[in-house]
Amino acid sequence: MAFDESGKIWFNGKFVDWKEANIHVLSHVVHYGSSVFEGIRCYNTKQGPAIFRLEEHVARLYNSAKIYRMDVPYSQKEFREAILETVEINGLKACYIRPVIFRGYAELGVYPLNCPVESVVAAWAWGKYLGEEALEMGVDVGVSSWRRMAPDTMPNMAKAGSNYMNSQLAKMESLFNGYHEAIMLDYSGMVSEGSGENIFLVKDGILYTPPISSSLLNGITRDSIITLARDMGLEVIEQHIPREMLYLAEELFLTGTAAEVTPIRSVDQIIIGEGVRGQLTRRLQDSFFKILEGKAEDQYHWLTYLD
Ligand code: PPE
Repeated sequence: MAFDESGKIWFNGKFVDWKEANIHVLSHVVHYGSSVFEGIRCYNTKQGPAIFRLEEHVARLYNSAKIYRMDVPYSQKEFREAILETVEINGLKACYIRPVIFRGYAELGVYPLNCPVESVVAAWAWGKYLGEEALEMGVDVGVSSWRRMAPDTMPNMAKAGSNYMNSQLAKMESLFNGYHEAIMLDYSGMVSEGSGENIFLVKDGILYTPPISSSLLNGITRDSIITLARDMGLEVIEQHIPREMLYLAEELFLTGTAAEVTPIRSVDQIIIGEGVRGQLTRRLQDSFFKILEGKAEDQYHWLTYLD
């Protein structure tokens, strides 16, 4: 059990005991994957617990719901309050927050609009996504034989539960092949993203990342890193990236709420750069974590303090 089950979960507007936060097996979401969700981190800064980019995460959640025609019966402000209260009521400091909006129990059949839209916020302590050493030592990744969804199949800009069936295939394959993570290509064969992270590379001192049109989730960490890099005077280019450009990169790293900024040390067993965390990766990690620890000024207003 990865959870401490003593906490409370916000479920359709009320806090319920962890073990009482249940749904019926005939809920629409169980059969057809009808959910959208977020992953958000709360950091225990020097000035107390603070949620990273709360407004942007809730906005993306509502955008995901919009794509699937889900009417959320709360305002974004109410949802932000629910998230803050969930962290507070559970006495958490540094934690991972998982809001989910899904189609509930009423009838089955693909047409979803007769099923109620239900909302949940849970939070728990979640450590390093790709292992304790990953942030320093880097991870080994393999390009997956599973592609990311083509743009006219599943919307990648929706952070929908069903998209993660595709991620699961890639993630399982990569672990069975001895890697820590999978990199997926898009429908045209260009680099897209990891199973749960965006990807960046450094070549000739320039930072590259695939564009939104490469079938990827518009990551909030991705946006944060682009902002920090430009502020450091780095050139950042969003462009289509062929697979071999990964092999020839000086540095490579993954970004995501769970993975934060994780260096990649090899791709398909080809060593990247020196095979260790690169200089720019380290500088970007430093400026990212300084803000999250409350050690640098929060000049972009990325933090929402609990109190
Ligand atoms: N792409 C995918 C497919 C993805 O799942 C994530 C987040 C990102 C990019 C980065 O997005 P952002 O968190 O806004 O920077 N993945 C979430 C879920 C991971 C999981 O295993 O569950 C996360 O990092 O919270």
